Amino acid sequence: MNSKYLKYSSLLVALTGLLACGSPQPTETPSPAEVLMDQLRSLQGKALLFGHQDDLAYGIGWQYEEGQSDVKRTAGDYPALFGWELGGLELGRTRNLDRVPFDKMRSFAQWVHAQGGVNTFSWHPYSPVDTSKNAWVVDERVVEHLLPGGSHHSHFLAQVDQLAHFFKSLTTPEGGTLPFIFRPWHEMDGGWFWWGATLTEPEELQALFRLTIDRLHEQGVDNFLVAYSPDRNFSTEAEYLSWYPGDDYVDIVGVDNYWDLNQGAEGLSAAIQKLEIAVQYAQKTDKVAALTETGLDRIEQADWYSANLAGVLEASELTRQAVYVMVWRNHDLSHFYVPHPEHEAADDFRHFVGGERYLLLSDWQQFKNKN
Ligand code: BMA
Repeated sequence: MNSKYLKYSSLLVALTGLLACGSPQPTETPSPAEVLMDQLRSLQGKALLFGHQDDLAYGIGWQYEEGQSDVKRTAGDYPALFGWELGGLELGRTRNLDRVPFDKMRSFAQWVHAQGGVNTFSWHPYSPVDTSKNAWVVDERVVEHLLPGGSHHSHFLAQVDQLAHFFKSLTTPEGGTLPFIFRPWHEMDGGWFWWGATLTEPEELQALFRLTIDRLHEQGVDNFLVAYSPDRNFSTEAEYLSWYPGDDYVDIVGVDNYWDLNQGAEGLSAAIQKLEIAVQYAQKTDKVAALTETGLDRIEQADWYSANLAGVLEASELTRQAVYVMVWRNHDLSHFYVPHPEHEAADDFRHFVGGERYLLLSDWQQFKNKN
């Protein structure tokens, strides 16, 4: 949406000029994605959305129970931001790689939108070169084959078209489609995905990123914001931007960071520094910054939320500009990031999300009414 958003902003500038000359009021209404971007901007320095992956689909000890959410069970309300995963959709599957049916995902996303929440989609695609290999198989170069001229270019485009088809089905009762955040090719600076640093040159990843977004636009999907989310493998802005597809392609500059938040004081200062780099870049380019993925699996440190996570997010004037934070999914008692109500970290979690600056769903509804 980025180029359109710029168009909207420059239109406003032009119209402001016209208004100064006594000309008529602007009539162009912003698109839902532009509205979402403005809402995210309004959070900067004031508050941030708390997000959880797969929150409505399943949690610890339950699956697909209407109205359920582990965030709600423990803290009394739903998150304000909801993460969903598309891996498997590119193969035409009816369920994603974590067995979430895409039909249910669509209904969840529609419910979230109707409640005023925000949906964000990640994508861990299987290798288009060998679909028996999931995102974590890193035994051959893949990305070069997906680019124009590559052996699997048209196959890859057809896969992106499957995503486009799904995105276009995210309709609203008003007859449009709901706005969302798309966060493709995340953690590319790590070595654990086939599109990652060990098998891919930065220029190839940038080209793949642009190709993906351009193809969605060509397929008529333009009601979305794009998030760029490297992992923690940078310590300067230049390094942060090594994989960056360009300002025209990105709305949200993010960081995925689990590791630094779980390595004592030194790790925390590294996490702070990295988030500050993203925020400074967002400020220069009129984008917003977010901690797009983080967490401590099984939360074996009872004060992790208030000590480590808030320790990073509240560290400085810069880190306080981040507009959302999302923790990963609650699969079961062996893999979860939000504590269940009896967990030893539950009180601390309630205290954290109960803080003034941390918005759950109804806090976010109220925030929008006031701002
Ligand atoms: C990982 C783990 C996996 C999951 C994948 C995609 O971090 O949670 O179990 O399949 O994300 O959601």
